[in-house]
Amino acid sequence: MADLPRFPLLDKQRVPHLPPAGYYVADFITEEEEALLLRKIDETPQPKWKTVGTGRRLQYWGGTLSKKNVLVPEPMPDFLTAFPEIIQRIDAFLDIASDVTDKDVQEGKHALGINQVLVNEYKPGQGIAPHEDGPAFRPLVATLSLGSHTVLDLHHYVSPTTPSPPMVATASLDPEGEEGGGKAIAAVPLGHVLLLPRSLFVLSGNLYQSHLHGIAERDKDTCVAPGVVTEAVAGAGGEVKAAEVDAGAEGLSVAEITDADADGGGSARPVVVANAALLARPDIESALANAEGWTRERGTRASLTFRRAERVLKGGAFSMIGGRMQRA
Ligand SMILES: O=C(O)CCC(=O)C(=O)O
Repeated sequence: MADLPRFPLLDKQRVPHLPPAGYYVADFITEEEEALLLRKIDETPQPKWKTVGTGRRLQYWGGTLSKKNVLVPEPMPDFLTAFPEIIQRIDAFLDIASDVTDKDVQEGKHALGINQVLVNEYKPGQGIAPHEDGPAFRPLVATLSLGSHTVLDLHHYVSPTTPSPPMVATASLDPEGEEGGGKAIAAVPLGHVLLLPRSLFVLSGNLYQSHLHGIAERDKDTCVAPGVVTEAVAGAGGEVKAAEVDAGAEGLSVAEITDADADGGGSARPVVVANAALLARPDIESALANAEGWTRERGTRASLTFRRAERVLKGGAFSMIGGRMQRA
């Protein structure tokens, strides 16, 4: 499939105020499925875990990339393929929502075609540095959130010679989000997405290829909807006019759609969450519409990131059939 799929059936889930395209799907799984996945992740034997950064733990399923960015495949565990059959469900969901043809799907050409799943576990106060997942993967990833909310920050690159950008930081280009890649990024994120438990966030196209994503190391978040002016936002970032914020992504400047919180850390200064209208939680949506916003301590959160490595090592003990690992 040369072109990236589009998702006409997900138009209503497309997150506004962001470059194309992020999609937020509330309640993708049930509470029972969430509990089961969390238990299985927790029960995973110690050797499968890797600890990075400030103690964040992660697991790779489906294999890891070689130095040449080729996936060295390994079997997926039952809890991702059988009960719940979450990999098949996400692939089928993206196939149905996209413009890939039935013929493509019958030939095993899925919109995504998941062959790797990355599990991240964040304790309160832990995050992941801004990073790109990189060109080894199809520029379409889906992340399922479990256990707690978090706020995903989207960042953009700036030229180091840009006159007085808000601040610059070093981008990470490493999939584990820990090693510096040396490119300058704007320290104030381009936008934020509130990820509630059981939601699926799909990151695609330009938002995947030309931007970075990360999670600030906070133990508490305060969020407001676009257009809500709070003292903290207006005070530190300058006057934010609701009418301008509501104008839509393309017409907005960075200062207009983001928070004033360039310092990260444990503060709970409000961030403007671009997906405020997509949460399917009237209680949270109404709190977001107030100047005080919606404040929540972070709990332990696990995320499952489903992606497709484009190049897979062939001819090993296992072969890829229909995007899934099966014994050869
Ligand atoms: O936990 C998340 O939502 C993001 C994970 C992530 O960025 C990654 O694994 O590359």
